Amino acid sequence: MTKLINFKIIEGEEGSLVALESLKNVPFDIKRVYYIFNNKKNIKRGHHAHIKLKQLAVCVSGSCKFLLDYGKNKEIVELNNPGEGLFIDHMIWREMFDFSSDCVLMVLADSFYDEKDYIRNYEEFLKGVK
Ligand code: T46
Repeated sequence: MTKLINFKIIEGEEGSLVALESLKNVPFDIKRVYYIFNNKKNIKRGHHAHIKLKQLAVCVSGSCKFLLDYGKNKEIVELNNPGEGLFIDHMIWREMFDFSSDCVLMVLADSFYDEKDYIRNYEEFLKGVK
């Protein structure tokens, strides 16, 4: 399951601010934050699913697209707004592409980095999702 979450944007005279808080507007306890930027032209990233990990992706600058593959069906979601986040549950194959040159994709995760949680083989993902 994936879900787009709209955040409250606090608009001030100086500019705008969004606050992300565990178990409030982020639907899990945040254990890790990483961000992806400086992507080369026309590259694709991702190509994996997670066994347990839940994440929330926010494009804090620029834009990019996610291909989300649920095993039976797929969809493409564009992120281009720092006021919204894409929640991605476990066992969803994802590919990220069409990064704008100014794209900074921030991801919040409910666990520390663990390569053993990755499924990087698509056939294995399809077996696991059934
Ligand atoms: C995901 C999508 C949205 C670390 O050392 N620590 C970390 O926390 C992460 C996320 C990665 N790494 C290392 C592992 C690789 O050697 O950084 C390198 C690049 O990682 P990866 O190829 O997995 O990056 P993406 O962009 O394909 O995927 C990342 C996340 O790994 C993944 O969980 O859902 O962003």
